[in-house]
Amino acid sequence: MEEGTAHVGIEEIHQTLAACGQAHLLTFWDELDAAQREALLDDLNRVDFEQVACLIPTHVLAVPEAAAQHPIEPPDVVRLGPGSRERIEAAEAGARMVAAGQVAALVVAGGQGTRLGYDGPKGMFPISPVRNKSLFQLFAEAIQSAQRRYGGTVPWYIMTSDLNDAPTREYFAANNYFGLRPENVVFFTQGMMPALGADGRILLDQKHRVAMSPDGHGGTLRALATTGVLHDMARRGIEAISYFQVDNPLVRPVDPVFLGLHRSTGSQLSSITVTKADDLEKVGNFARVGGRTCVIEYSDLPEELARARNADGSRRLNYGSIAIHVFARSFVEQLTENIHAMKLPWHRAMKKVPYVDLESGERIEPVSPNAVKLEMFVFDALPLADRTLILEARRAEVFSPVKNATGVDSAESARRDLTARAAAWLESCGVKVPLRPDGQVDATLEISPLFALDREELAERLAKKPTIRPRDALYLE
Ligand code: UD2
Repeated sequence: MEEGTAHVGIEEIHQTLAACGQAHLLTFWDELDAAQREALLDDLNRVDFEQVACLIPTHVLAVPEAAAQHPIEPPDVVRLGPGSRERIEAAEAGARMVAAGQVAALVVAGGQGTRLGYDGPKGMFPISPVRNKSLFQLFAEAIQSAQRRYGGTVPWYIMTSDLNDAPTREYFAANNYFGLRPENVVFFTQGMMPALGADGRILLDQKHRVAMSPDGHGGTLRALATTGVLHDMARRGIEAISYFQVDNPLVRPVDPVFLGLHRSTGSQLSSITVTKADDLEKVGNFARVGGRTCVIEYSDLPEELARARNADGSRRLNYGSIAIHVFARSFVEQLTENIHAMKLPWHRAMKKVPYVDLESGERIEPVSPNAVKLEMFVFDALPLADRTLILEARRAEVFSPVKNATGVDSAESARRDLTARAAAWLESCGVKVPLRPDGQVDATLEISPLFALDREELAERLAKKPTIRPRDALYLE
């Protein structure tokens, strides 16, 4: 969806820049050709200089103060036992929501994916263990499969950024939207924020380009409103938005239990949690602060709190945020009603950002962090909700992110976890799975989302039990 932006000309921009101490951005104007001037004007038109000016004293020249000092308490978490009446009822309620066309899926895929070192939109990264399907294909198939299983249409909203919008759209078009109807796959682009030097001056990436990066996944909320996606959702009768990140191949994009419980508890913003793998795991921490639910990012949690124990020795803050949420559409509307008054805080990070030296005109590749990047986080909407829900899930069923090239949270660990989950589902159907002496599955297993979305569906569909020999590759579709 496209935003209608009015283009402001050079004279007006010049005045704005001068008024907010950013006139250096036009240092090279006289050297630029027509196309370059156009590109620079385009960049400048995207920057909300008023907002940036407000943030410089608090977030660039200073480090923002920690919020009001309330004690950090463990959150309330709901668990639904396997086969429990509550779980069955929630699943039925969620299935009815999908059948009634009230559910949309939303993936945030605007990030840079620098750690993975993959040159392209992260969603195109090949991940499934046997067929090498991409992250996007796995999500598309899961959505198609949910539509088939529950009835109803689940429109899929894909948030990109200027960094990857065009290749993402081309990829879907070239692959026939992986079987989804093109009108139900809706791309929208998040906002960008300029990078600032430590002195509060916005950096030039080239003489005719401003150094910009996406405004964080918190930008989703703003983009939903400004690009018209929220209207599109309302027009389609969507009530619940199932939100997930592009890097998690185990996610269930349409989870009826989670959706049903969100509905039946009247929650405005619901979250899935898994217990933390270790004290310092790189996930957000669910907590209650001042009577509100919130997520404290791992990098913001003091180490002594991350390591704190209860009297029985268990971890005090044990609930990790894996970035799976359901938003009530009405809540997003409420948050974004007055977009300038939206209360999500900005987070600052020092990063290495290449820039053009204003004296010499040379482009410098810094060796150490030289710039402040500002981002919003979507989970900061939690304390703004009056009614929240945190539902516990089993890590092995729902979470194995692809963040790094190797090691922890890598493609290798995600493929291993996809195989392990398939093995657990097959074993629950009475299939014998070969194991290595260290307990790892000694085969490569892939269950297409088009074949089964969970172990119950697998049990229904598996007419004949497959025989799996050591080191076999098995694909079920
Ligand atoms: C995120 C969460 C962390 C935990 C973890 C689970 C934050 C700050 N931390 O860590 O608490 O839940 O994920 O895997 O979110 N994205 C955009 N636009 C942006 C920035 C990011 O779409 O401007 C998307 C990105 O494409 C990806 C997701 O957000 O799908 C996560 O971004 P990340 O890799 O920066 O987050 P990470 O790994 O620090």
